[in-house]
Amino acid sequence: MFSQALLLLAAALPLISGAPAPNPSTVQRAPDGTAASPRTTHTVVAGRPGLRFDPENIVAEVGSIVEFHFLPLNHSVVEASFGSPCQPKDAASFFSGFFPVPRNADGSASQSAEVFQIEVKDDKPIWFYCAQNTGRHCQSGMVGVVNQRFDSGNTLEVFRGNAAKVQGASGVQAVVQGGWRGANPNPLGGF
Ligand SMILES: *[C@@H]1O[C@H](CO)[C@@H](O)[C@H](O)[C@H]1NC(C)=O
Ligand SMILES: [Cu+2]
Repeated sequence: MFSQALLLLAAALPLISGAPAPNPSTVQRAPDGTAASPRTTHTVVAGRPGLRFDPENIVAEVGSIVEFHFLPLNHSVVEASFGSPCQPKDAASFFSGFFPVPRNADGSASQSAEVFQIEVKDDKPIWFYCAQNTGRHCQSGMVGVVNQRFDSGNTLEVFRGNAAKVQGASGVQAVVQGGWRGANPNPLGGF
C-alpha cells in the first residue's frame, strides 16, 4: 500500500509543479515493493542487411534490455555521443568487443554464439556504432540509436550523415565494458 501511495504521489507531483508528466515506462518501473518488474528485451541484429543494425532506431523503456546479436563478418557495438559518431562517448562508454563470425559454407544464416546486452538506464538517447575499421563500418552507416527524441533535430539520419564525414579511424575501447557479453540466451532472436 505504501509504495502504491508513493507511485500516485510521484505521478501527481509533476502536474503540481507544471513539469511534464512522466512517461508511462518511468512510472511502471517504480519499485513495487514485492518483486523486480519483468524486463523487456529488444533484439538488435548487427550485420543485417550488410553494414547496418536491424532495427537501428529502437524505442526501449527505461529498465529494459537491448540485446545485440552478431552476424558475419566481424562487428561490434560502441556507445558514441551524438556530436562525435565514430568515437566512444567517454571512458565509460559500453563496448561489446568484436564478434568474428564465419559465413556458413551453404550460405545459410549464422550468428555468434554470444550476444552483448545493455540496460537502458534512463530515457536519454543512446547513440552507437560499429567500430570495425576494415571496411569503415561506422563511416559506411553502421550506426543506430536507442530512444531518439523524435521532437529534436538530433535524428539518426543526421548522425549517419555526420558519420559518413569522419575521415579517420573509428575508436574502440580497450576492454569489453558497460554491458554483459555471454552465451546467446535466444538463438533464434531476431530471425
Ligand atoms: C575482428 O576485428 C578486429 C578489429 O578490426 C580485429 O582486431 C580482429 O583480428 C578481427 N578478428 C578476426 C577473426 O578477423
Ligand atoms: Cu560492423
